[in-house]
Parts: sequence; C-alpha cells; structure tokens
Amino acid sequence: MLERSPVVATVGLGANLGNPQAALAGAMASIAALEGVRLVAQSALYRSAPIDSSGPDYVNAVVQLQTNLSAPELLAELQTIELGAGRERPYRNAPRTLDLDILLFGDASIQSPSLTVPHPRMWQRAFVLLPLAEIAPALVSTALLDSVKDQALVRLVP
Ligand code: PH2
Ligand code: MG
Ligand code: MG
Repeated sequence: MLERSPVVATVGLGANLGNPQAALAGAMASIAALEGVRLVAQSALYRSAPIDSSGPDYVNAVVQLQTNLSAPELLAELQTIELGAGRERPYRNAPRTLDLDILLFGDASIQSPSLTVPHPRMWQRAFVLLPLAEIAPALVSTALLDSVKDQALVRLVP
C-alpha cells in the first residue's frame, strides 16, 4: 500500500468541567503517544469565560502535530481520547471535561457530516487565535488578533 505523505494538523483543546488543566495535559500526552502522530508544538494554557456555552471558565490550548493519519482517522483517535476523559454530549456546546477539535488539516478543506475543516469558528475566537499565534505566528495576522481583543483571555503560566 502507498504511504500517505505526512500532514501538519492543528488541534484545539478545551475543557471546563472536572480538572481542565489536568485534562489538557493528559490529552497532549495522549495525542503525542498516538501511532502515526508526532507532536510538533504546544501552546501554553489559557483561561477564558465560556463563549456560546455555560458553566465554569474554560482552559484552552492549541497543538500542532505531524501525522500520517487521514483527517477521519485523526478525528476518531481524538474522540477516543475525549471519551477516555469522560466526555459526554448532552446538548450542543454543553460544558465538557475535554473537547478536541481539528482546526486545520494541512491545507485541506473538508465538509462532511462529522467534520468541517478549517473549523468554522476558529478565526473569531481569542481562545483559539492567541494560543495559535504563539505556536504558528504566520497563521494569525495582527488584524485578526485585533478583531478578538474584546474577548478576555488569561495566559496560565505554569
Ligand atoms: N468551546 C465551545 C464553546 N465555547 N468557550 C471557551 N471559552 N472555550 C471553549 O473551548 C469553548 C467555548 C464549543 O466547543
Ligand atoms: Mg469545540
Ligand atoms: Mg468538539
């Protein structure tokens, strides 16, 4: 079988139930341990109020990985990690113990019932753009950062 050439994927991590910081650290380790995945960069953790959601403050981060998996294969692996962290989906945008979203998958544009890439709301959300700017500054213009400056975000320094 032909080898797929590796793709750089960008994944957003978020949580606002349980121990979000521990969940994000665990998820980064689980992603790094996936077969066919190499973690290339990880942002700091950021705290922010829920946007179009409810409950406690969220903790968010963004990672970049290089992978031989297809986008649906990566999505399935991320969903398995979410389930392992106790993720439940009682309703849309419900508070959650762990959310792992494929934000970008190389330069792919994907519209399937289970996956939309680029993530449709990523360019409007400070909790995505600030951590993304930290690890991939070329992807985030100052105009974009300026457009989300009203969304308060606290960088959590370990
Ligand atoms: N995720 C959502 C909806 N709202 N708000 C913050 N601050 N952080 C998130 O990760 C987040 C959200 C849906 O996935
Ligand atoms: Mg999400
Ligand atoms: Mg999600």
